[in-house]
Amino acid sequence: MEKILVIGCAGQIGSELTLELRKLYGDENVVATDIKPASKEITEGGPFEILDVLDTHRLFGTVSRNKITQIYHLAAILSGNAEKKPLASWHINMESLLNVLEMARELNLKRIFWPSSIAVFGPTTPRVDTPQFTVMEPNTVYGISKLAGERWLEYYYQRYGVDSRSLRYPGLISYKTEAGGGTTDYAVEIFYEAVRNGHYECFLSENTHLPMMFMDDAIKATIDVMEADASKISVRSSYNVAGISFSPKELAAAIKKYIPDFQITYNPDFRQAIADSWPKSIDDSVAARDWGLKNTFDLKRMTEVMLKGVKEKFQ
Ligand code: NAD
Ligand code: AKB
Repeated sequence: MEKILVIGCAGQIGSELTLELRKLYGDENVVATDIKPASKEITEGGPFEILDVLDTHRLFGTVSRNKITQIYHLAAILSGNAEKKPLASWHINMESLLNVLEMARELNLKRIFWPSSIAVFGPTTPRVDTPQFTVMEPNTVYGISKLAGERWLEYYYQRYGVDSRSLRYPGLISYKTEAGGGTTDYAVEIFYEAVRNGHYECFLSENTHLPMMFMDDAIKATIDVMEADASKISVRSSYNVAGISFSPKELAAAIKKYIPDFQITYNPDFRQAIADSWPKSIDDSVAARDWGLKNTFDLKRMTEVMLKGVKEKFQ
């Protein structure tokens, strides 16, 4: 019987992944935690605790009291917010991962999931169809913390046998919970503003292509990599996952097909430099070969589902 701990359950990914894990493993077997309150669906649908992942003592207590076998560690400070507080963000992103890895080693946990990001790549990385193994010289504090995190995952696997699984998520698109302070957030905000105001001022320039993925595909990939037989996992740092690549201009054109009066203007801010240092598209053939990664949402389908979901929220 698996007992799962989700850290960061109130965030963009956690708010959906927790519910999916509860469907799979049973409500009582998925303990949801965050430093802040979560949605009613999560707090009333199964066990929920307020937990600061940096509090090693309480984390240890929660893991042992609940006889946890797997951890999904989602707490982090994302790229845009991290640039505002570099040292504090480094501390949260790194200490939290080391706490979880130590817990997994000491308590002999079966498996942990920790997401990396396309932010591990930098301006010297080939930007089109970025390969799984390539130059990695990130120049954001978030990217540096994700690259260091990947190295720690591999180290704990090789040195102590800790079985961790990881995906380099691209920008994730969803309507259930707001995005958490990243550079790709424009691709979520644009749908809210299109539905509410018919206008969006984008903080990236019109031709900035970035890799993105719809949340349903990201959650499926997350569960699939966690459930894959260990013999299929050849990458012990983190797997490239691609999704779809588009620019703000292309996304605006896709939205205009459903909201013809929608207008977009551009006012790039500090996040433009971050976006310019990241890949435009990703080669995820290693994940496809190893454990069958598949993307099912294209731009059209994603736009339809996002507009429907956002409209329903405002009804
Ligand atoms: P988010 O900011 O929406 O959620 C993070 C959650 O962690 C929040 O609910 C926050 O309250 C919680 N948290 C922060 N500090 C904490 C602490 N000390 N203790 C406990 N909880 C704490 O982020 P997200 O978009 O859901 O991302 C989750 C993970 O996925 C992060 O590691 C992020 O880097 C990674 N990721 C996300 C994306 C994306 O587009 N959303 C892309 C690549 C990687
Ligand atoms: C961000 O923009 O910071 C995240 C990410 C790609 O890691 N969405």
